[in-house]
This record gives sequence, structure tokens and C-alpha cells, in this order.
Amino acid sequence: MQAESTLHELAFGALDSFQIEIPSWGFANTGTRFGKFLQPGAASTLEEKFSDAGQVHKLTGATPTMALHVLWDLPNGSADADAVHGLESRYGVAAGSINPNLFQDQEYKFGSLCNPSAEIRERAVAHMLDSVAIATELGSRDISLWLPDGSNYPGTQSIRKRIEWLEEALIRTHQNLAPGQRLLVEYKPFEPAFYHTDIADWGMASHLAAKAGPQARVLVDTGHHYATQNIEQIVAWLLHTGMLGGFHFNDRRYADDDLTLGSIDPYQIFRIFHEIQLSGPELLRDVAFMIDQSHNLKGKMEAMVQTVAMAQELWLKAALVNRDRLEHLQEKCELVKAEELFRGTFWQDVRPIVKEWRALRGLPEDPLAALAESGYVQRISAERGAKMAPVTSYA
Ligand code: RM4
Ligand code: MN
Ligand code: MN
Repeated sequence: MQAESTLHELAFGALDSFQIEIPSWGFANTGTRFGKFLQPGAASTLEEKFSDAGQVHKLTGATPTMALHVLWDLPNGSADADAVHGLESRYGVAAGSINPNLFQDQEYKFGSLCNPSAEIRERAVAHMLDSVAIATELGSRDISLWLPDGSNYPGTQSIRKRIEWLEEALIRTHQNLAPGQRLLVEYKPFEPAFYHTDIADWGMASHLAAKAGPQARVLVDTGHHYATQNIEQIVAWLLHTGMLGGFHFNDRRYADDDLTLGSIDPYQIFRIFHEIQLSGPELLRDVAFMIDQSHNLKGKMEAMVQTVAMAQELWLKAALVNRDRLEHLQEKCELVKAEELFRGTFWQDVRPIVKEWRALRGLPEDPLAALAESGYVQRISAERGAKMAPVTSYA
């Protein structure tokens, strides 16, 4: 009995502490590079995105903030802040990380912060500074940079000059951060550039963040690694060096697939969560959990609720690892026992405890079923479907 109540206490504490940010672009129509398959319920305005995010938060209790992409969501920059404040209070979700957008403008064809043209680099830095200003207006802590820069063919760009330009740009951005704000540096080994990307891995991101200044950290997107890379080891190193700033969670089978978290390899997310939980609860303040997925086959609302529920389950599983016992087994080199403990905890079905927690917190026990019953998706599909824009295709 005693053991059971301790287990519940531990589990409820873990679930109470878990929050994950949802991306505004997860509710909009997106596609592959070959085309878009439109969904009538997709959001096309910021208000619709806030409305959808609010629903996800109501159903899961775990998504109080929504990440915004500057050009997509805040085309007028800081001038949009008032409108955002209105939406925040109306829909019960706050603006989260601010994501600069350096990958769409024609002038960025050969790079943004690393473009050989000083003039274009300057414009890209100005966009970074605008993003910081927007974050300040909105009270957002994190400016989360994903840089698309790179090159497609050997010999066509100076890798080293581009390092210097990037260092300079990030230092300048950092100088403009308000106290308490952070610059998160995301890395990605390929795409859209295929020979080199200017921030290809965690080592480069970590160097750049350290160079930028004390308020910069690394952002790990779980889809941004080569297939066999040991991501939890990267996480362990970033924790050790104090450089872990946050995550973009998604799953992948091949590349940056942005599939539903845990749909391919839930064990990997469990292993990552375990590394984080080893550092204790205080660390949670400093590590931003975000989802970076935009589904174009699955229903967007359903996929987001499914993802958050999966994240909660995996977080809880990691919390249930008997870490003292594991440490003891590791010290004794009891390999099989250690592995069985670790793997066994992963296999434990935590869904009944999550259900109990939801009931206790006044949340629907089955958020997906509750979403279906609410009729929300039908309602937005009817309302938004009528004004659906024509399909744009690859060519
Ligand atoms: C990139 C990266 C960024 C996201 C863009 C849209 O692959 O994951 O985080 O903002 O996609
Ligand atoms: Mn990402
Ligand atoms: Mn990505």
C-alpha cells in the first residue's frame, strides 16, 4: 500500500512538472516539397492557431505556450504584439519561443547570416534583432534560431569565412538580448543545403552558443541527426557542459521527417528523458521542451493531442526508473540486471496512472476521445473549409 502511494506521488509529481510547447505551424497547412494536401480544419490565421493551441491545452493540461514563427505569425513584427496579447488571454495559451525566419526571402538564396554579401548578412542580422524585440514585447524567454544556410557543392563557398560571419551575427544578436532571455541555436546536418550546412551538429552549435555569450544554448531537434547517432549521449554531453537549452521533439524514420513523437522509436525519447531526469527537477526550468511537427496526412488536432499524450507517458516512464538501484547496478557492472531494470521500466504500461492523474486534475481521461466528442474538428472544418485557399504545388 505504502509502495503504491509513493509510486502515485512520484508519478503525479512528474506529470505535474511536465510541460511542452506546441508550434503554431503544427496547425497550418504544410506539405512536402512535392505539394500540399489541404485540410479543411487547418488554421490560416494567428487567431485560429491560438484557438487550436488552446484546445490542445484544455485537453492535455500540458501545453501552456505556443511557439511562433516571425514571418508566418507576426508579419508586422512588434506591432503585432498587442494582437497577440489579446489572443493569449482569449484562448488561454501564451506566446512561447520566437523563431526567426531566415529561409524564405529570395535574397537568402545563397545564405542569410552566412551570405557572402555583407548587405544581405546585415539584413539577416536586422531580422534577428527584430525577433529579439518581438520576444521582449511578448515576454518570451527564448529566441530559437534554425539557420537554413549552407552550400550544395564542394568548393563553392568558404566554410571558414562563413563561420566567422556567423559568430559575428550571433554575438550581435546576443548583445541585444534582455536579461533572462536566451538565444537557442539549432543544428541540422542537411537540408535545404546538401553539401554543407553552416550549423551541422551539436559541436558546432555548442561552439557558436558559447561564442555568442552566456545566454545562448543549444537546441536539439530529435529529427536532425544521422540515422544511427546516439542522441541521448549528445544530451548527456550538453547537460554536462551546461549548454542544453531545449528540444524540438518529433520522430523520424529517415531524415527530418517530423513524424509523431514516439511513433517510430519511443525508447529513444525515454532514453533522452532519462538523461534529463538524472539532472533533477530544477533543470526543467532551463530546458525548453517543444514539439516541432506539422502533419499533412493525419488530422492536425488529433496528431498534436496524440503527441502530447505520448510525451507525457514517456516522461512518466522515465520518472519511474529506480535511479538509485540503477546506479548501484551500474557500479557493480551487473549489466543484465541494469539493462532489465531500464528496459523493464520502459515497458511498464503507465497509461492507467496517467488516466488517474488526468481525472485528479480535472482533465479528460482520454484526450483523443474527448477531442472527438467535443466536435471541435468538425466545427473548424466547416468554418475554415469554406475559405480554403487553392492548392499550391511543387512546380
Ligand atoms: C526546420 C527546423 C526548424 C523549423 C523549420 C520550419 O527543419 O526543424 O526548427 O522551424 O524546419
Ligand atoms: Mn526544429
Ligand atoms: Mn526540422
